[in-house]
Formats: sequence, C-alpha cells, structure tokens
Amino acid sequence: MRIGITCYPVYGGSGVVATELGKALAARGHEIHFIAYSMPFRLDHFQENITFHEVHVNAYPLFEYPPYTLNLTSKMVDVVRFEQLDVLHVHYAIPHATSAVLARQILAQEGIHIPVVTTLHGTDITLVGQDPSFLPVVTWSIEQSDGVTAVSEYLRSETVGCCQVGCDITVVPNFIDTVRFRRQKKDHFKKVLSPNGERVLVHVSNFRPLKHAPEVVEVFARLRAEDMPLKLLLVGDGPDRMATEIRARELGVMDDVRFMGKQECVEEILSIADVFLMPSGSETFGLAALEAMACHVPVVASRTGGLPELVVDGETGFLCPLGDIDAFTAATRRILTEDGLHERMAEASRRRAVEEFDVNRVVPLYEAHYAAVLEQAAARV
Ligand code: GMT
Repeated sequence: MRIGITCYPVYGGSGVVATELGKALAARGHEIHFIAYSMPFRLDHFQENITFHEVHVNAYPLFEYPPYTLNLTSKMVDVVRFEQLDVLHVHYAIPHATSAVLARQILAQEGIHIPVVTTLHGTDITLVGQDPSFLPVVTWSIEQSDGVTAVSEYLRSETVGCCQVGCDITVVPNFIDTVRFRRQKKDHFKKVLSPNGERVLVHVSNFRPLKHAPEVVEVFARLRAEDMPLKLLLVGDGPDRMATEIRARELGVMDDVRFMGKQECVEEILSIADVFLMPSGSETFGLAALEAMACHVPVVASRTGGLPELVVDGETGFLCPLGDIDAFTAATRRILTEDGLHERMAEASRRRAVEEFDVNRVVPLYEAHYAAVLEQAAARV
C-alpha cells in the first residue's frame, strides 16, 4: 500500500507512534510518505520506502496567524495526486483530520478517492479538543473520517462521551519495538549515574503541566529522607522543568537528582532504572511507561485515563490515586524493599510489553484497519 502519514514531528507520544508505525510499515513492504512541517524526530536515518514531504507555511505579512491547516491540505492534495497514495493516515485530530478531510473533498472533484484514517492520541480529545473554540470542527472531522482509531478504550469512550462523536472507533493500542527497548548492559552508565550502587528512579516526559513532574521530586525527597540510597533521573524538557528543578533545590535533594534533557536513546537510561514514576494528571495511554516496562522497569503511575489498561496494579507496578504523594512514596518503597517484588514486577512488565504491545502484534491491526477502510470506500465509489 502507499500510505501518507501526518503527525506532529516534535517530541511527544503521538509523533513517536506515527513515526514508528511508518517505519514498521515500510519494513513490511509498504511505501510510506510522511507529510509534516518538519522531519519527525524519530525518523533519524534513511530507510528504503520512506519519503518525507515538508509542509511550507506561508508567512505573508497579512497573516498574524499563518493558516497552516490550509498549507497542510494543499501538500496532502499534491502528495496524494503525485504519489498515488491509497490512504491518508493522520495522527492527532487537530488540525490533521480537518486538513485530510478537506484534501479528500478537493481530490474527489477530480475523481481521486482517498480514504482518511484518523488516530486519536489524547489531548486532541481530553484537553484541546474539548475547548469550545475547537469542539465542532473536531467532532465533524472525526465523523467525516473513513476510519477512526483510538489508542485506548478510555480514549474511545471519552471521544464518544465528551466530543459526542457518533461513528465507530477501533481501539488499536500503542506499541513498541521490544528488540530496541530491552534491558541492556550499561555498566558504564550505572558507574557514572549511580556510582555507589544507589537504586535509580526515572521519569521521562515533555514536562507539560499535566505530567505533574514536580510530584516526582516530592516522592523522591521523601524516600531520600528515609536514608534510602537513591538517585533520580529526569529525562525530557518542557514548561515545568524549571519548577521541578526549583522544587528539588528547595527540598535539598539536587545532589542526587540529574536533569538529563531530551535524550534520543532513552532505552539506555531505562536500562539502569529500578522504578519509573508517572504521576500524570491525565494520560490516554502512557507510551513512556510502556518503554520502561519493556526495559524491565516496574511503573508507579496515577490511576487515571488509559493507564489502568497498561499498568496491571500489583503485577507490573502500582496505580495510585491522582496527586497522592504518600501513596506514590509507599508504592515505590514497596517495590524497592519488599523481598523479590522488584524482580517479579520487572519480569511481569517485560512479559506484558512483549505479549500485548510488541510492534509485530499491533502493526498488523493497523494494516487490517486500512484494508477494511479501503474495502468500504471502494464499495461506495
Ligand atoms: O503526552 C503528551 O503531552 C504528548 C501526547 C501527544 O499527543 O503527542 O501524548 C498522547 O499520546 C501518546 C501516544 O498515543 C499517549 O501515550 C499519551 O498518553 C498521550 N498523552 C496524554 O493523553 C496526555
């Protein structure tokens, strides 16, 4: 199949999933065309069957707000026409689904019928999408899509409930390459980052406010106060990074906290981690937690959104009430101190990642979805 993929190319789960999907589909023989305003960051080296098409945004002085949605639409029209795509698959509804539906209408006038598949990822529904300034167009664009997928059952029901979307939504969970994401021997990292054999807590996020990153430092400080030999690695960057650092200074734990910034090979850091903390206020899936699980790292996460579909409470980690620092601290302490618990949870985490969320299990679900959508579209023509 010739598949056009549009996503946000910056750091963030939806861009990662879209890019990894494109790479996996290309490896399975499909021809992939990424259409985005810059090269997706995980598209790090040349791969046969993958082409990148950059969307240029016209910055004419009259436009205080350049109409990116229209530039994207025009690019989609051009790529579909020229590359004879079979399907456009857009990740994140705003504005990608809208552009794709518009491109489909433009192309229909010249007899080209291009089905649109929209994958919903999270804040396009749970946060931004519900803003009245977006809601009608988000609902319309999703309903107009030929196929719609959501990354968790939670997101599917939120979309139906909050955006009042009436069409079918297929749940296709996020996935991971469990060959790349596995526990590796990284003794040199361990030597530098936990020189005295301290246990290592890790948090990876884009430090947006909904990630509740300062809570990670609160949990860490409480455990350090118990004289537990520990280090905390914070990976990523974003708006709350400064507040998190200030909190770590106030709590007097900076000597044991390391801000690592954005890291390409997060699996190397996860390879020396003992517990992954995800205190998010909202999370439709929690891809970063899955990456940790695949590297044998138990996860302590909020009982919110789609996280209970990923983290099995008491088996692969623990789920705690939102914002409950005491509960997060107790759960982390248990994993680090209870006889054999860490090993059991680490094994169970890896097993769950491989059995339920491996790329080779999930990508065929997308292929099946495309096939069904193409069949329905062909029947309509
Ligand atoms: O979490 C973010 O801020 C990034 C966001 C995105 O849209 O790129 O992530 C969402 O999509 C990921 C991939 O499907 C999910 O793993 C994240 O849980 C989801 N984030 C939220 O729901 C907050």
